[in-house]
Amino acid sequence: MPDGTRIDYDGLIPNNVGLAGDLRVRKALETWHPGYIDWWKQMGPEGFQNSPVYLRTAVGVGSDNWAKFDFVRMPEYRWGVLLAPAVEGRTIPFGAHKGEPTWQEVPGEYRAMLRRLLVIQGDTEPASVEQQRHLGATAPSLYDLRNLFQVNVEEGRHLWAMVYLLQKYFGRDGREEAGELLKRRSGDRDSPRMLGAFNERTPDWLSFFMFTFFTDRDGKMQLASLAQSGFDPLSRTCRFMLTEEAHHMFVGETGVQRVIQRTVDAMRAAGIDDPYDIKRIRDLGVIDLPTLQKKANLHFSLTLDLFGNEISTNAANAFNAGLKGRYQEDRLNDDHQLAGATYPVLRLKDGMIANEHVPALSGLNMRLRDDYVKDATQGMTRWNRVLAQGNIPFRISLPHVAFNRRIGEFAAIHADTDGNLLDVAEWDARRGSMLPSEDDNRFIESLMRPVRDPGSYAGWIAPPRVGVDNRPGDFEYVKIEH
Ligand code: BYC
Repeated sequence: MPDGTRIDYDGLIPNNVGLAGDLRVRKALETWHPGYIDWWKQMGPEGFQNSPVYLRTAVGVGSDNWAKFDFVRMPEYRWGVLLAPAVEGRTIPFGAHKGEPTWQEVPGEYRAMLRRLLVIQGDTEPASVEQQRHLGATAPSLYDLRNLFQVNVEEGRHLWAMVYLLQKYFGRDGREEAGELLKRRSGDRDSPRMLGAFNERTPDWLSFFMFTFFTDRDGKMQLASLAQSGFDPLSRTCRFMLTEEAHHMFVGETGVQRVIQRTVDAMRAAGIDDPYDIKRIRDLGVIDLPTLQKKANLHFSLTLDLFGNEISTNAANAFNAGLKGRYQEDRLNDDHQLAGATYPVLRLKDGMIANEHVPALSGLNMRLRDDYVKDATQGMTRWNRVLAQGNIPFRISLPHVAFNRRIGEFAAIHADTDGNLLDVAEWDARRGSMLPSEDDNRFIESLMRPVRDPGSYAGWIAPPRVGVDNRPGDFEYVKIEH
């Protein structure tokens, strides 16, 4: 038996799940491996596949010293199957089976539901790599280029995590789903990725930072809910994925923060106090704050769609079944079954947006979304601190949840960023002041020029405070091979 903390690096697939002694699953994964590498080469980062990149690789699954840093060519990255250590005596924390021992095998009656959750989660991981594949060409520094690739290889590993669960616990169905995960393509008309936000473009680096801040944070919330699962292998898988995920949000949060810092510094140096003096600010070669706000509006609203409908029987069923819990379920103080409980959900009623108390089980998607909004708001206060310190009269804020939605009740209406309902003509007239316009996108694109000298940064973004793994400022994070 594997001891659960040591990673076996001897075989093709690093793992701490005892693959060496599990011939059936090892064979299934080794058969899937070439298709994965083909997908990576075809749909992973464009260019740079032969360049050594200073990447971290997991070498343990505990909370300390779990990763090592070294130069690796991306196709040679050791994508592995890693589960957090088992918690002895763990019981199902919520739902109808609360208090029973956790499952080590899939309970037959929940097979279809569990498979769907794994496939949806799995589908997002390669999708994000596909969305980001063109960004290497315009990276603002080698530091940022390396961070992009770190995020990409780890999303690849997260695909492995879900594929392992499918292959190990779902037999032939699982093998078929694993194959399909390599076939769908982000943005493809005939065979798109499953969730809307993962078919959008990530055309520039500001989008990348916003995506890792907003959309990876949905990943954190969904993984945290699945980490509570009564299906113990899923819980352990997601717990370890969350360790890696934290860095992705760091990349997003500090990325946007550095953009804001650079804009503030440039405005101060030029003696510009008015954040709406857009032409003069853009002439300095930095991104004006109203445009940055519009990008945040876009990425926040796209990400809210990932939480599903306001009222969801799928979510209620997954909770009752003990498969998907609430955020930090184990820290909550209630019956963990939500018998008779209600939850306030913003709904559309008689042409107005108002709170309605619904059965808490049906409102679970919104509860998770509310937790998400709190988490995102905290991250944003650090952006706003930069603005306060620079004495700039502007604050980044989150738009209303009814703004620019395609899933749920608000998909049927138009609302402004404060949640006021708009008719079509008003929406058309004001859209460009709330979402990036073509002109905004063209301006941002004009700034996207690669900077590849070690220690140098594009003029629209400030350098980071510290290097990766405490490396010095001029460290060559990617050794570009031509
Ligand atoms: N797009 O009952 P409802 C990440 C469908 S991100 C298209 O409200 P439910 C990452 C829904 O499938 C985290 N369709 O749905 C981040 C359902 O269809 P069926 C990804 C949608 O199930 C960055 C119907 O509408 N993980 O990891 O309660 C980089 C009724 O809806 C959408 C997960 O999401 C949509 N947005 O909620 C890399 C966790 N929304 O079944 C990675 C797993 C709903 O009736 N997924 N529909 O035909 C889930 O927990 C849930 O399925 C969802 C949806 C939260 C996604």
